[in-house]
Amino acid sequence: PLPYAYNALEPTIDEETMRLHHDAHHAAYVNNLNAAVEKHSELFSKSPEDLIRDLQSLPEDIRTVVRNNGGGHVNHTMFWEIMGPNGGGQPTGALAEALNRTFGGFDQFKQQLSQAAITQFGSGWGWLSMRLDGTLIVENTLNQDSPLTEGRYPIMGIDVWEHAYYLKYRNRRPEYVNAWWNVANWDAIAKRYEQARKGR
Ligand code: MN3
Repeated sequence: PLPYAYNALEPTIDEETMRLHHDAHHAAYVNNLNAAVEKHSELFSKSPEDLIRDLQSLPEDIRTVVRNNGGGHVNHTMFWEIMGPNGGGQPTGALAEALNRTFGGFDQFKQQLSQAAITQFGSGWGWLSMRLDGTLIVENTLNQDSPLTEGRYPIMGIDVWEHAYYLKYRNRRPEYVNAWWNVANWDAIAKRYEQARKGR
């Protein structure tokens, strides 16, 4: 279940988009991932994150399905978590300091991540990720590819598939991305940053 009501992110993200996005798109990724893994009981003990961290170790017949649908599940689980009805504003504490250090300030960081999301050609995501050495990077990925597969940890990501915004924003992706910051849940994002630092 979503951690809040379907209409909780209005007016930034409309209720109908949330229902379709969570109940149809995310659910399909979960069902497809389960169906793929069902044939390989040796994978039952692995978490979805483990599966997409090491795609090369997967049986070849399900590798692409897990890449797309395992990525889809992990990416969306994060996406619901890092948004919230009382979102917006700016991070504080260690995350804010790291953003200042890396990008020169919150506004510069916001600008870079927005650009990465807006300019992703076709379907994909814009990310703030942590490298293995603990430093931060803004990047984007195609389709449901995850920074986890590249050995990085996704601190936050903006979904720029058309299903994330087309009902309300139509083809105006920049408008959606600029509005998205109003629902950013900085407590949840800071928690992911702390977990990533501890698990480095
Ligand atoms: Mn999506």
